[in-house]
Amino acid sequence: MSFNIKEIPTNPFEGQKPGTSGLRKRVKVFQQEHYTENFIQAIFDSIDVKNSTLVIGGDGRYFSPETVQTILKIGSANGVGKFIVGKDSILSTPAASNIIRKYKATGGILLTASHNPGGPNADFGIKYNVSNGGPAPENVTNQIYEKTKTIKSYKVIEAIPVDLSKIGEHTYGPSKVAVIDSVTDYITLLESIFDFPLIKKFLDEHESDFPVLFDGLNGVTGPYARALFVNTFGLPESSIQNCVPLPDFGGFHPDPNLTYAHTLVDAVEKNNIPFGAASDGDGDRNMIYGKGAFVTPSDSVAIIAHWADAIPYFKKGGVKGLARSMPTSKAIDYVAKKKGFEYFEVPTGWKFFGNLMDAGRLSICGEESFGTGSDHIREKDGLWAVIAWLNIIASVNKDSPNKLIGINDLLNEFYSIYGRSFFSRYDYEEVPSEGANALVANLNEALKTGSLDNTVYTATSSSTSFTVSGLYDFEYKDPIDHSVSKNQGQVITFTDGSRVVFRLSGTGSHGATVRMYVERYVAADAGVAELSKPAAEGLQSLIEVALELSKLKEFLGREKPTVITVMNGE
Ligand code: VG1
Ligand code: CO
Repeated sequence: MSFNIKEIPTNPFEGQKPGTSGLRKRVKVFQQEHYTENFIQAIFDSIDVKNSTLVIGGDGRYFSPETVQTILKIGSANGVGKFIVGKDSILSTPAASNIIRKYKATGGILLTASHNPGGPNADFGIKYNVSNGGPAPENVTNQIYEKTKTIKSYKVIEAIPVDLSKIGEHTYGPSKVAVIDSVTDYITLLESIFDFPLIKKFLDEHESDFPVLFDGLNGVTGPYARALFVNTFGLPESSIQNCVPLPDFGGFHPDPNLTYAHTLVDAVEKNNIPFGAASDGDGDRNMIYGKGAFVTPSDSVAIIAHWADAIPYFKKGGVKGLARSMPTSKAIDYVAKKKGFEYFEVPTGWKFFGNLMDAGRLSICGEESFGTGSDHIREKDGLWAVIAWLNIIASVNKDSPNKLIGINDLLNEFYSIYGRSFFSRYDYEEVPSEGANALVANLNEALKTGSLDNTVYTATSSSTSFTVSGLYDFEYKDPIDHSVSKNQGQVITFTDGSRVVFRLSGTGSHGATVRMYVERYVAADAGVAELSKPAAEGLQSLIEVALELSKLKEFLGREKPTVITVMNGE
């Protein structure tokens, strides 16, 4: 059979450079004639596409169905042998990572801008994942970017669009398209990792004193959460909310933090729910939040690592190593040191964990940005983290028949063993690029001249002083492939072990976003009163000092951050 392949002339677009996690722009930008096509052709120009198997998934946001058809047309014309597509173009990011690995695909294209809002006036995104199921490493994304700069044409096949609502195998020009159920394989995966019967038994027995609430924020996790909480664990409908994926997320900003996940926070507070959780648009982030109990992501991954033995996957396979992204608090480092695990500090972005996992040196890792996961796949995994917490709580309570142990009990016990890393992040979104660059340049100057070294800063509100012990620009050499990633954030350390980090975001769809991360460690012997302070109190002085020494307000012309992660409501 012959198929009609057309070559369409085009011109390069500027700025098709994948960021921390794929190319993210306004929908309107992707809708320009040839824009999406160019980027997709550039992906196929950068991989070995002949007879490949390609997974297509995403969070179902606005412009996804059209883009799946575009990928099919261009992919088939470029020689893709088989496409595996989630029904209705839906596969959460962790589910897609699993599908790539399970069906030994060449790679996958994920249509998502993650936690960024969706809809005709909001964001869209395209991300390429490689055969290990993880985001493409920098050498691949750089190559894709280079191709976008010189592209002259793209190829399409003329074929009838595939009905993505019908599960089954379709013939599509010279290729095959398998439309698969989006949920089943993922639930099977989690079932092989966790002790489902134990969790179910615990939730059954504590129906009245340990109700659970999961909020999908109208993102992609809805159907997965329903399959788990309602169908598997037998919880009532009221245990899930906002669990139907909507193309515009119902107008929500699908980011699970205390500011944006207010539907969860409100319901937890109002109904005294001891265990609540939420996920982001594409299902890879998570927030654990119960009545009067908030777990920072940095603590969350450390606590999961501490309790790893309660999870069958780690009990059987062991813990090979731990890791965190650089700005994430050092809580997990203390667990690694105590338990004798190898541990790593990598740049921001999940792609940096993949090589360590593939080499068998990393089992559990996380980022302060509500990302937690393990080597069961190569993406962070929102529901995995939520079920990990439930598994741990169920297991701990098995040995405590008379007192229900909840989130705060686990936090306090953890602090009493390892000490506590007070942590917060301030985001200054959509600031002028000149101001953001000037802030960075000023710190670089201080780095060169040593002008900040040993300087003492005193917070006006408390008279607490901090002495600068060092300033460096974080650079990472991958221990496996030895590739070097430079300029990954500026770190200022203080003599008491506190730390402030400045970084420019790589996921915004336009303008610059500056992130300021602050961390202050209080040792375990400081006593309960000190360790259980609200984070806002524990960090107040350091934040004042960080703003002063960076001259942030001057450079950015902003009095207040757009989002304070962690501290609101605490
Ligand atoms: C942010 C987070 C980072 C995370 C990335 C992708 O990146 O800080 O930790 O890996 O988003 O997460 P940046 O460059 O804006 O700081 V997701 O859920 O948007 O895929
Ligand atoms: Co995400």
